[in-house]
Amino acid sequence: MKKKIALIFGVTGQDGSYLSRFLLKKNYVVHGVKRRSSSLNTDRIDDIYQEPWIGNKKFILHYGDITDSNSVSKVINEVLPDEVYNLAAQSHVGVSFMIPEYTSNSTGLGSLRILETIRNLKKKKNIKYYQAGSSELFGSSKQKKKNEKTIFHPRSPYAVAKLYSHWITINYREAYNIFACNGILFNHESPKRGETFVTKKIVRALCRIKKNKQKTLYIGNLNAKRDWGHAEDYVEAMWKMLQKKKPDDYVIATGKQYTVKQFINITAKKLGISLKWEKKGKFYLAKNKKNNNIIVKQDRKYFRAAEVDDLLGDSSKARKQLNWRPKRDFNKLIEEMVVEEMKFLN
Ligand code: NAP
Ligand code: G4F
Repeated sequence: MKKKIALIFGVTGQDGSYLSRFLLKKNYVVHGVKRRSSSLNTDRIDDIYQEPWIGNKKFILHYGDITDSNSVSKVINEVLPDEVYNLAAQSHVGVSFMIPEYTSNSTGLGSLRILETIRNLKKKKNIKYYQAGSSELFGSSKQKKKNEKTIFHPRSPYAVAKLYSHWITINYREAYNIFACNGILFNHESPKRGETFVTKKIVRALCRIKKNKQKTLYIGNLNAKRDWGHAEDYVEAMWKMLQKKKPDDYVIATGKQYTVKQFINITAKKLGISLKWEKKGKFYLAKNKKNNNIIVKQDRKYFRAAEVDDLLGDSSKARKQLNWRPKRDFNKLIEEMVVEEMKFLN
């Protein structure tokens, strides 16, 4: 049987690296688009990549950029995949307040460039499209458990750009009959998570503090609540959406939420550090009970111009229609992140 071909934009990111592995196990030929950078950006996929002259024809990389229509069109027309996964984005919410125009161009218009290419293929093919949507779309929506019917209220340039991508995906599905799905994914983490997202930042800092390589973790809003899952579980949901008979949109979440402060407390406990929280002026700090050293300190720098306080997902539609459910819980996720970080430090 002919092997299926997948093309992943954002292959070098956390999800791109897990999705590549997942699809290779499913016997796909996987093509990935990486952008040119002055330092290497392929750490997360180096172990599955081999130069083509060595013989690996199952995982192939191409240069490209979703802000560059020509490169997007060229790679899709050349590869002619069965499935395209658009995971490429300026994906940091906090940073999107600093580079809103670039965020809109990549996180917003990137999807349009891919969809336009699929619509205008030189050689006709029914390519299926996955759009990496986000629970950030819900923003300050008051509904406690968010599902596919919850009203959106984006709170950052990132979320507004994702809102454009969400609707342009639906529009191309309705207008041109393209098999296009939005995954509305709640936060998902892993040892491969980018260093400036809060979970990885906390795990890395507390492990380094444990090893006497760092003194303090500087942090922003401790009260934000997130529904945190594991990236490896979530990439399976992306694939499942594209295997359905009809394209649709799905919320992917664990249905449990924790605060940033709880994430810090549990991680510290796993490392045998006992914390004592105090308020100093407007901000909180936490001391190591053992020696009174200040380990965690709030810093104005890490607060956002507009915050999303409360994210909790209801993924019953995906559980029923895709037969998807998360395999790892919150504790397992932190455990794995701590173990991998300690290995890295050792
Ligand atoms: P990530 O680790 O930040 O990866 C983003 C990927 O996009 C990287 O491969 C990055 O390349 C690439 N990229 C950025 N700008 C690009 C451009 N102009 N052209 C081509 N590629 C570009 O993000 P992630 O956590 O894997 O998330 C994957 C997708 O899901 C993103 O769209 C994100 O917004 C969305 N999402 C993530 C979560 C989550 O909790 N992780 C939840 C909901 C939605 P470099 O490696 O060169 O930077
Ligand atoms: O880890 P975060 O930066 O993730 P955020 O903003 O929820 O966005 C992530 O999840 C979205 C899905 O909901 C994705 F679409 C998006 O691409 C990304 O993957 O921050 C989580 C919370 C926020 O409330 C933030 O204000 O942690 C709070 N926080 C507190 N101190 C901090 C920090 N966040 C970061 N990054 N760094 C801090 O020092």
